[in-house]
Amino acid sequence: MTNKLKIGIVCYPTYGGSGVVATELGIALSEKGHEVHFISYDQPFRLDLFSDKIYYHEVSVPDYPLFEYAPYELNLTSKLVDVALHEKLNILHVHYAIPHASAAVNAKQILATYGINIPIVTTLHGTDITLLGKDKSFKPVIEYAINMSDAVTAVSEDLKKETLKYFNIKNEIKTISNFIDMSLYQQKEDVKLRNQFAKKAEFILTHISNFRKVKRVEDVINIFNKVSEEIPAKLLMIGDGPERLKAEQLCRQLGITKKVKFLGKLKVIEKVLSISDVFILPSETESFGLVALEAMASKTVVISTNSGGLPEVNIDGETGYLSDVGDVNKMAKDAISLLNNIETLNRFKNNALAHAKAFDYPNILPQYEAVYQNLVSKIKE
Ligand code: GMT
Repeated sequence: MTNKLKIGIVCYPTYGGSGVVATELGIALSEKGHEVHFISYDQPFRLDLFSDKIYYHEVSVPDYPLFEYAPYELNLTSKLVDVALHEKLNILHVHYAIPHASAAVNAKQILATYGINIPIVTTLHGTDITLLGKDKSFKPVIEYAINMSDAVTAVSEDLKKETLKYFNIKNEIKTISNFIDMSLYQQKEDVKLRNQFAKKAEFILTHISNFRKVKRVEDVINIFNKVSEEIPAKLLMIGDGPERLKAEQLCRQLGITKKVKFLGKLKVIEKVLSISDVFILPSETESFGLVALEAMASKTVVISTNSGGLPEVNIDGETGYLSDVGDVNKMAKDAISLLNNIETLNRFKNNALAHAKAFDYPNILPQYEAVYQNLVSKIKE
């Protein structure tokens, strides 16, 4: 595509998959010459670039004594109208349905009163559908916002299926898989770094998440506990969130605090993953599991549940193993069998890397560009 576009990207700025995908998509688009305007309530956590093609617009919600609940969606809507008008955006791409898609639909209607027609692309990421979407108090708004978007994408086939199952969707939903920038992943172990965390004979297991209930972090600890009874190993827990304390308490109860390190939030997860042998993701639900893909790009095998879109990422018996949610025994058994057989472990590590390469961003980015181009060309007709 040769047409350079001005693209508004709305996302959550926090430590979470949808924000990471949105930020990396924006950066990749800017590198292809598009002008990208990020709109969020805080600087997206992976947005640390200085470029004439990247702009960040902060949405602030003024304090007002009358507001028991601050109307963030209205401030976001006003900001979208303002940025679209003054930066002359060609397209708005919103990540996560709540409240971004409905704010964008509203902004589109306001912009129409100025004689401006701006197409909206909504990308569904997971919990906006699988958790919040199923909450009856949100359902009508989500359904409306999806149906009123000009294009809708989902990050996995499974999420598309779930969306069509739970909502009355009249729009087509296109699956565009999540992606990674393979050049960030070196697959080369930093021996000095590894030695800081584990002895030579010990394996390193890792978990990275926002420690919400859906991640089942206590399962991570229970799996590791069983593994470490049979195999010398250390566990690195990266991230933070509401379930962290429970996971720490469980480690104390099990007497494994010396083997488990809670490192908190980290920006450079590639470094941690490069020294990891096994990545554990026992989520209750996961529309895609971007972090599993990041682990695989670092040549790390994945022990995960089979929920949601995970089987599209982690191929059972090739790049790792899948288990039913909560089946801690099987997940531990699978990890032990891999760590007991170096030849198989290395084969799985190579498979993981090969599969991750299919999700490198040059393979995925053109799919988003085609969606934008199609919508923009319809407006020009
Ligand atoms: O996984 C999270 O807790 C964060 C959440 C988000 O929306 O930020 O992630 C969702 O979107 C990611 C990017 O598309 C997916 O890789 C995750 O699987 C999905 N999380 C869930 O479905 C639980």
